[in-house]
Amino acid sequence: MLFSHFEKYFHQRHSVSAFAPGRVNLIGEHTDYNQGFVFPAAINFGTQVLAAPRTDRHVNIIALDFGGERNSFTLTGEIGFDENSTWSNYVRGVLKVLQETVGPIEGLDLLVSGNVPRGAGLSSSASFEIALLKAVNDVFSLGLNGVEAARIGQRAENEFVGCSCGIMDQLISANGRKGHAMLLDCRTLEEAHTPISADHQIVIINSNVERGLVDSEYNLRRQQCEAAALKLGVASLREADNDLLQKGKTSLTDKEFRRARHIVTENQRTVQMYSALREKNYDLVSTLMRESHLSMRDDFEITVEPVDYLVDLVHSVIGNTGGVRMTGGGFGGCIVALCPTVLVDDVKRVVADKYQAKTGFEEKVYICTAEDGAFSR
Ligand code: GAF
Repeated sequence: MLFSHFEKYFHQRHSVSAFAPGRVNLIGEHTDYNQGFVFPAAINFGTQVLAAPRTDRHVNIIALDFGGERNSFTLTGEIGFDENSTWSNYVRGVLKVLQETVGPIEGLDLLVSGNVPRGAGLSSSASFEIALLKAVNDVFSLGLNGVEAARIGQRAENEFVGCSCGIMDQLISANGRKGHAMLLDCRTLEEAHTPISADHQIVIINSNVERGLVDSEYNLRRQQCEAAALKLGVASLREADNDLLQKGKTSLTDKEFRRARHIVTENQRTVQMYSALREKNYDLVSTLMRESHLSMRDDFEITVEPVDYLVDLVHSVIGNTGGVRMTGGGFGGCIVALCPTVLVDDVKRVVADKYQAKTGFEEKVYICTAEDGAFSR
């Protein structure tokens, strides 16, 4: 179907088909841009890009999920931001940074289609960037690896799209491993993959709360973390620990102190979570994910009431046999549970009975598996 669309629109066959997954973060939130630890998995939702080369240095894109909208630009001269076509700026930004990195490339016809729920905190944009980079990499045999692709995607977001994100989403979309979660040290980019055992299921529930102000609040959190690091005399909050926080408390505003405390404790929890999952210590998994959620709610202030309620509902079913917390940048979006497989139906039933009745929002449940990244296949 997708293949015939390509031929119909571009009058040539695609030469490459690339797919990159979205992601769910099990723990380690807002720690990536503080050079800390994150623990995501790539998931069975993603973006597909079909591509074929052109010889005129033009780029034509058709986005099937945006009603077949088209966008075109040229690779000669400065690539501009398109105020009227938000989605096209991901392509523009990625190809701009790609050319700065590897040199000029030829033109492209591109067809894009994906099924990552947008605005839900499951990294639809990173999956788009990485699928695009994988497609362009394969069309022109550029020889990029997953880390190089992730850096280009992150730079495109930071410098072109205007989101000061860290590297987690792009890196897991590129380098995820089937059946595994990845502990990533965002300072060294060292990866450690650990299996998610079959007796637990990754259950993602979309609160369907619209994520208002997400970019401005996200960038503000980053500024607050950087201000706190500066006052504590460290290059990043990764360098801070509980002692330094207490000693430096009086130099920080109350908000800066709580933001920094979230990062310091979240890094500790994330490293512990890796061992807890390896050892199948679900009692500890439960505690760590609970503490992470409370820290996001009270110290980092990125949760909203319906999301807190959803987390509490799931917690009331799985107790200490699994873990549950909000996932992603925050201000709405999804929660993630590592749920004993035998309790998945109970979780669905309790949430269906109570969530919408209390909040007015209708939830959506995604039963997920951990998948390979675009560059690890
Ligand atoms: C968003 C960002 F893109 C990531 O880099 C990360 O900071 C995350 O929010 C929060 O952990 O997905």
